[in-house]
Amino acid sequence: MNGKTALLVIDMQNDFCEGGALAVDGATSILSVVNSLIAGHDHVILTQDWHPAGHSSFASEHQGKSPFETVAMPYGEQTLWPDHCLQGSQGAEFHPSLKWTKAEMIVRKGFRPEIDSYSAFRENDRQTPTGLAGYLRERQIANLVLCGLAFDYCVAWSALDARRFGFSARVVEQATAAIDLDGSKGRMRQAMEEAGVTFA
Ligand code: VGL
Ligand code: ZN
Repeated sequence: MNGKTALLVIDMQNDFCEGGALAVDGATSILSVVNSLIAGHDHVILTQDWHPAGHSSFASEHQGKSPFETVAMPYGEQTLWPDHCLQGSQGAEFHPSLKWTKAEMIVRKGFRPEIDSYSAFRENDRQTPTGLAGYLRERQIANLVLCGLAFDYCVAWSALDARRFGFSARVVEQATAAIDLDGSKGRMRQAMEEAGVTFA
């Protein structure tokens, strides 16, 4: 393979783990395999979901709406979530068992009040870049291995965008856990396969 390889660890934060505001089933149980992946990679990049209070993806901001319902945003349909990963909160911190200290880069996303951001590359309007693509290219990193949370949201959107921006992408499925809303797990797995994402 041409270029270097980096591990992209998506959103291993307290709010997505058991007991958190948007807990994903099985999240805590992937920590040991995520930590092994971190130990085994020369380059590690983390993402951190990082919302201001009153973020537009929070159901609490939309009268009459509950978490996991959808709403029409100017950029398209958006799923609504419980308030989670508030900037500076304990819920937004990396899980205490995550061995994250060797990470070379932390990409924060979801900080614009009016746009949600699942992908590590682009916000949900599919236009606003996070800067990650340029960072990877400048560092001659061409290959990504992905793990973390959630398989069918931030991991999948990041892997799809990785392909779109010309990077190879491999998702280590046993180092992920899914929200699985209305079949999103199967749907996103198929979309990733069709986009040339590989699985291990
Ligand atoms: C995520 C929903 C809302 C994720 C982040 O990390 O998959 N999902 N914010
Ligand atoms: Zn979020």
